Amino acid sequence: MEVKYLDMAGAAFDFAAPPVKFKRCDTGLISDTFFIECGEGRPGYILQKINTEIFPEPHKLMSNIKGVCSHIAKKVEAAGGDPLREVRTVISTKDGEDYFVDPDGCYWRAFLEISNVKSYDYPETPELFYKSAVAFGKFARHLADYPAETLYETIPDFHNSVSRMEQFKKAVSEDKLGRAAEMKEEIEFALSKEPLCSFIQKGLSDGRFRLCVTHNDTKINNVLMDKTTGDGVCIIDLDIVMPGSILYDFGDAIRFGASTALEDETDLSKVALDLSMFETFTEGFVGELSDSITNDEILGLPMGAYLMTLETGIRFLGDYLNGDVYYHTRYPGHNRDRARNQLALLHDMDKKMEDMQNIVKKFIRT
Ligand code: GN1
Ligand code: MG
Repeated sequence: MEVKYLDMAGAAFDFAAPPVKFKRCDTGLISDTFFIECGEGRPGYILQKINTEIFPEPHKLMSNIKGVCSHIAKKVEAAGGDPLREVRTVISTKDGEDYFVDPDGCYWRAFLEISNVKSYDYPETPELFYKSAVAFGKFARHLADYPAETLYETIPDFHNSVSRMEQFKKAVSEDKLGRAAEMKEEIEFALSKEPLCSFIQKGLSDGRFRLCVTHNDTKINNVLMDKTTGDGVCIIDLDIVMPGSILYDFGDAIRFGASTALEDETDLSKVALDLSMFETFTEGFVGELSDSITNDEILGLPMGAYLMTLETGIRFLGDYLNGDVYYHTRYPGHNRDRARNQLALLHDMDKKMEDMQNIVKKFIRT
């Protein structure tokens, strides 16, 4: 699909030289992303058209990203690392702005590209998953002293499962396209989980869980890994960095990476929770967080995984019922298939909750 004003946006930013090549990246479900080359020996860049349907206030999003990235950059520097590599660098426009607004009013932003890295759409090996856990753990540790309450909520209540359930119920009752009948069984199953939805919100309000800076989209493809060493280098996709609970970041990584199948696999017999991958991730994440996670939070991690899976399931299903208005889809029924997949994973987690609890107990500090 042709993207309007791509060349104009490319020319607006303060790159080392004018762009000579644009390459589209198709993995994101939300934004339009392009890799930009500016010629031999020059750095590459990432150019993104911000989805303002989903992020109606781009300046808030950019302010969060800049605040968080400069905080991490200081930590990286103090540890003798390379901030141009280990954290996203925002590139300003030639006018010194954080974003460019095209004649249609669409917002664009740019980042420095990081070389010799690779991202994976799926954790092909336990080692890879472990390394992603360390990278997300490090991200949270670097931000553990960041004043989370100063960040904007770019999408309010993003991982508030109670409000996600409310939105889902609304989609079911409106049933705009008459798709609910076909999904009756899935809808009933999801609705039966409503009483569990308040688990994290309760912990946050009674102080058992800390309010901290969370990434909120911890799929493995949001970690750039060094092509040579395989280690996690940089965490990307910072649009929904917001105040939240560490259980969100653990949970979302598990629902994606510890599943035995991709999130849109249609053969549901292939979808299950891999307990050994669950343990691998827990070890990497909790180990790296060190004092930046409490025992109450460690004990809550299995519910984090459970609720992020339920939430993703009802978001996909709700979007299917609403007529596929939120997520990019590749074919009609893609959201339906994703929803069935996530709910199949939830079914399996129901059977494995005790195993997950026994695993996290191994990481409790005495
Ligand atoms: C969206 O666009 P992407 O893949 O980074 C979504 C996440 C979902 C994910 C499901 C802002 O992320 O919350 O978990 O799809 N991001 C937003 O794959 O809604
Ligand atoms: Mg994302």
